[in-house]
Amino acid sequence: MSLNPEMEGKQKMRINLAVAAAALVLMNGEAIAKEATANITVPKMDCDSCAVVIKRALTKTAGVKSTAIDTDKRLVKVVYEDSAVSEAQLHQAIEKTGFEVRVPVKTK
Ligand SMILES: [Cu+2]
Repeated sequence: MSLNPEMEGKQKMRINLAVAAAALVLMNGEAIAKEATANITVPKMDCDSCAVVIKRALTKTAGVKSTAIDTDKRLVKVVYEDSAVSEAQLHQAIEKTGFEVRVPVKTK
């Protein structure tokens, strides 16, 4: 069985188009890398020195863009790159400093 050269050419072109489309999707994914915000409650974070320790740990974590801490509300607000780090990893980074994280119960 021999392939019709014209058919073969068309097939190659179709494959090239598919590759180009896939590359475009990848590039788009890069361009719209999502930024997410996590509001993490740290019940025992009660003063500025606690806040400093936690902020430092988060700042060192890859994918974290910024952190804002409210010690009165025991709340850590983290803006992070969705594709680089997960919220669970942010919790882990905080817990490594010795502070427990209260995971919010998801409500419908
Ligand atoms: Cu403290």
